[in-house]
Amino acid sequence: MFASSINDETITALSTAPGVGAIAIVRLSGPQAFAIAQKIFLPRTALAPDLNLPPDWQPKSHTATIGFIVQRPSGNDLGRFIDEVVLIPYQGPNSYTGEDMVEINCHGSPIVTREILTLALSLGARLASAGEFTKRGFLSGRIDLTQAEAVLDLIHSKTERQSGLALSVLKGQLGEEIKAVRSKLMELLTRIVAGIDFPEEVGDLDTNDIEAITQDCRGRLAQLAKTARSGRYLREGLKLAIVGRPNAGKSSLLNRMLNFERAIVTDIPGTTRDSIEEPVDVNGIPVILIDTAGVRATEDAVEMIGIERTSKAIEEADLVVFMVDRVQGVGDEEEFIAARLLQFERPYLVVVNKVDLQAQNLGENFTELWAGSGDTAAQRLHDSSQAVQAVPINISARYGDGIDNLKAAIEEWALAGSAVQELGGSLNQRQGQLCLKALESLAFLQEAVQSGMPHDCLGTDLRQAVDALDEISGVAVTEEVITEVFANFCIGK
Ligand SMILES: Nc1nc2c(ncn2[C@@H]2O[C@H](COP(=O)(O)OP(=O)(O)OP(=O)(O)O)[C@@H](O)[C@H]2O)c(=O)[nH]1
Ligand SMILES: [Mg+2]
Repeated sequence: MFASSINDETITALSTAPGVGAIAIVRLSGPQAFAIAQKIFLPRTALAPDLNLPPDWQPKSHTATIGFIVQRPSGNDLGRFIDEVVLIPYQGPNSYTGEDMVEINCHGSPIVTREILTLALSLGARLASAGEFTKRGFLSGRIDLTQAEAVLDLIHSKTERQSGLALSVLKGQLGEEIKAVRSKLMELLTRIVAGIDFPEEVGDLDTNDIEAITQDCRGRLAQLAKTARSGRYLREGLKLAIVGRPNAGKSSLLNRMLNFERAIVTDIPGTTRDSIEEPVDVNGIPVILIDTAGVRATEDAVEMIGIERTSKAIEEADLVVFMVDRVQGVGDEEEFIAARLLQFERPYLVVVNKVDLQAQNLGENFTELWAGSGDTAAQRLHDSSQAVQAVPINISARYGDGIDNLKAAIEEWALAGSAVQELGGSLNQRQGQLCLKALESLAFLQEAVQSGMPHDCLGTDLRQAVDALDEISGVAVTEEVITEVFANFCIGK
């Protein structure tokens, strides 16, 4: 498709992280990769028994050979030795890029890698741009666009769960599901078109058949679309703000979840003055935890600014942990927080802290009791659908009770209802939007069928749905989209 414009060039880059290391890998890919390797590589066997003749070395695909990188001035001169390396040629199409490729495993010195790169460049290669090796793999048809994007996710994953999901997308499972839905729609389109072109022979398709297939595809795409939300949290992480009255134990919870004493904890109300943000892995989900200043009526100028920041943290959070102090119970402070949660329409979890202490009886029904107090923000919040779960989670931030329940609730909310595991990954934002586009077209299609429109009107909606799916997997995608996808890669991948 676009391959012809770039594939006549041979590219090279350092594929391992820059800097000093035991080993580094320099890659070459393209039509001249083997020819360049032949010019710069001298197998060790060639050195025995006399150190004279550069041999006529033939690259053997998928076979590692030990030898030297040499800069040969001319003729039979052995040239200048640059490094001892292990070289592996991969003959296309059985390579990462689908082209002839060479991997040079050299010593991890920036001087050595620079010299090898310079040598390859002097022999006609050019430096690869970011993600160009993977891009070539995509353009050669070896992987689809969802797999190429998974390579990027895998490189940047921060938790085991993220890397596991990226790997299953890379294995192609998610792409297979999209392909399966696409082929069902394509079959329907072909049958409809055949019915239009050859009305005598084929005739109109049964409306029930069209509806059944559309319904099935809509269901499967809806499942895929659902993974986009959790995919965003798994990929980019989610912001979780801990809010509550002073002394409720917010900073204690932050420290407990981080497993170190990050925030200052004292029994003086108003200890935390400014929001503190820390990243933490919650059951494989990268979470940015935000500890906030306790909310109360105050004259203190610094504390007032802190409380304003708490409001801001609520506004910007994906999920809010609304912490209630079991000893102090609920009052104006909680009413203030309820009002902010309503204002910013944030989902929240109620956490009752200090269960190790015997005090106010804030049991399972506490939200009912608290909310049942007339026209209050608490009541309105209770009546809204913002609560992630009806029952509060009892914890002890100081001693660790209930923390696992809290983590499980956060995980459940982040992955809500999406079959990420079963589908072998999650759609990213680009793919998710296209999936919604396909769903929209299918909704139009179903409406048209139900309102008895003639079948020749259905083709356009079906086509649009198929086009959107093709754009997800990269079968039909603009150069612009490709450039954007690969721009996020690093050089050498
Ligand atoms: N017994 C008991 N005490 C706790 C618990 N969690 C916190 N505390 C104590 O409550 C006091 C306040 O804790 P912090 O974590 O500083 O409370 P905070 O909500 O961050 O308070 P501000 O920063 O003032 O808003 C400290 O003395 C903690 O040791 C708990 O689960 N059980
Ligand atoms: Mg605090």
